[in-house]
Amino acid sequence: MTQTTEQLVELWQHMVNGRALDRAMCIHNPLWHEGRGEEASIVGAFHALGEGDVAAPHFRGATTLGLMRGLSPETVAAGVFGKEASVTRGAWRGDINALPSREVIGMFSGSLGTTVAYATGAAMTIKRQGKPGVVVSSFGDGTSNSGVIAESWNMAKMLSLPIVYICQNNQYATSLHADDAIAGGTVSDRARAYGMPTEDVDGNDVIAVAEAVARATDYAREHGPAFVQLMTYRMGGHYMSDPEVYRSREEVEEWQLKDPIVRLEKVLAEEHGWDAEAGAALRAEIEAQYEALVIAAKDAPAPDPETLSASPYVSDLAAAKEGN
Ligand SMILES: Cc1ncc(C[n+]2csc(CCOP(=O)(O)OP(=O)(O)O)c2C)c(N)n1
Repeated sequence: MTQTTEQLVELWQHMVNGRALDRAMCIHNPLWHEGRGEEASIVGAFHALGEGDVAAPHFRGATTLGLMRGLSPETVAAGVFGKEASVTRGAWRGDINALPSREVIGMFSGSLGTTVAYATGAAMTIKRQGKPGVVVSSFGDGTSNSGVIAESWNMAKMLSLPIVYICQNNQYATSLHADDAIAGGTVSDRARAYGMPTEDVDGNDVIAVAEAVARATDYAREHGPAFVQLMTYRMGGHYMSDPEVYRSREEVEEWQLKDPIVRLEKVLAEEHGWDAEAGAALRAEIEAQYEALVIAAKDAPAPDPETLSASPYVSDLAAAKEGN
């Protein structure tokens, strides 16, 4: 599958937007879990989805998906800080995604792996309703050890559900390296044991990721679950206050040289007449704009307690009941 210049610039734009929001959060939110270095995995994973398809992202980088699905950065930032201007008007912790009506399953719980079960349920619904959609469900290497993944994969395979499971393998679960935590070979070996076709992909190459996930979604729509492992790295700590004593500076620096945004810029410059100077200026402009809006979201007043007690999903629920 050959990507046009326009499509590659779109991928670049999504990665740059995602990083700009991340960067501003890192400066203004000491609890932020950044996705720097993993943009190609995040953007590539969800780029192949169309109308009627459902995205259930890993928590790291979920804000990038919100932006990709058309939320304004102001709305996403308000969600992170729990403010009135967010999708749930400040009511939902971790409100960093679009509403279900935009076909995104957000982080309903801080318990890792639960989103994968919701995603599997969404795939079952799609199948039972005879709709053409597919679900893409991503999670980290650490999360791959949670029991709900095994249950979800088993059910998805037995029922031939239209779902692609993606392991966004950044090699660490907080401070624990994947080599010290994952038994039975790689996460792909485990997926193969469930009878899923699998692909291991360089997760810092957004073009390779987008193409592999497109192949997997094509398969899943017709035949049932597929699995893709994206090998990547988080350039920052687990979260902003991580002392990072579990890895060497050299290791981090080595991966900084594999920056997925710079990598795509190289392809654009060498093969698509990309104006590097204009690109750098645009990146700086977006970073400044995003930092200003993150500060504004942080400084906005807390929501009215009256608003907080009203369920933001009441209207969605009523609409869902009518439609189904
Ligand atoms: C069920 C469960 N166990 C443990 C935790 C604590 N915890 C939060 S983030 C994290 C690491 C997750 O690693 P991974 O899935 O690889 O995602 P990453 O943070 O590397 O993106 C852990 C263990 C949790 N939130 N939920």
